[in-house]
Amino acid sequence: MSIIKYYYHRGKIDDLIVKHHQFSRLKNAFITNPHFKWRDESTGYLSHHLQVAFFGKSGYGKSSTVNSFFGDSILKTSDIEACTRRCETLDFELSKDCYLSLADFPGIGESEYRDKEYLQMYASFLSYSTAVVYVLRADQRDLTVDLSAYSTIFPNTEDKKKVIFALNCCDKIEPVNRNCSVEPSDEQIRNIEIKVKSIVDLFNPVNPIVPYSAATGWNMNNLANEIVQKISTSQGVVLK
Ligand SMILES: Nc1nc2c(ncn2[C@@H]2O[C@H](COP(=O)(O)OP(=O)(O)OP(=O)(O)O)[C@@H](O)[C@H]2O)c(=O)[nH]1
Ligand SMILES: [Mg+2]
Repeated sequence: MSIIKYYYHRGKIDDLIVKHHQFSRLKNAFITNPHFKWRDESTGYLSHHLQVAFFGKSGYGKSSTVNSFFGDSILKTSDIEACTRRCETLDFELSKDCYLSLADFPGIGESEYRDKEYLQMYASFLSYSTAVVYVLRADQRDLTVDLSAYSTIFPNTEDKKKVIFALNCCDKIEPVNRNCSVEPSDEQIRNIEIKVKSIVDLFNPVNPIVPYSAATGWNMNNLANEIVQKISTSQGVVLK
């Protein structure tokens, strides 16, 4: 089966390092894993991708997170309606024909019909991904869809090892700070810790959960660090 992703941007890894120095560890990376090979349908160009997939519910900020890493609103986002409809990537060259690929996906939870299609899409991209950032929201409580999706998409431990739970919208956790400060208040930090613990109890994740805010940029460096850490332990990836 051929799977298709749409290139939105192709640049250099330095474009990401400017904001998040953690990505510099990937510079000059060399990829030997055959699963990470991609062919451009229109040009025939063959390249290797360290793909980081962004999964999760619609409206939880997957596209906003990729935009925040990039430092510009390149991917479409929406306050109101489900937005992303296909796999769209931003690729950053690491070495000759090797790229870090931030792959944004459509969100689940919109309708049963769409979920079926999107969960299949997630599953088919999984083996081509070095890491999966599964986005949750700090200001939401209903995790039913996420629990069901987690067990469907990642049936075994090897798959679960790829997943980094990323708790977005920490700026919106109560008591909301009206001063528009980037740093959460002490009370918010306490509530974020409680929220993180509840997610650990429910999902029993392999990797640490990263709370952050794509809107303010708070703790995005930590998310970058976890992504790079995950990639560095991936089979068939040599960091120099
Ligand atoms: N306050 C706040 N709002 C955020 C944050 N991240 C995203 N948003 C908002 O949440 C809404 C949805 O964000 P998107 O990035 O479009 O969400 P998505 O997960 O890509 O949604 P789909 O493409 O439908 O799957 C937008 O209005 C964003 O501005 C955040 O950290 N804090
Ligand atoms: Mg989106």
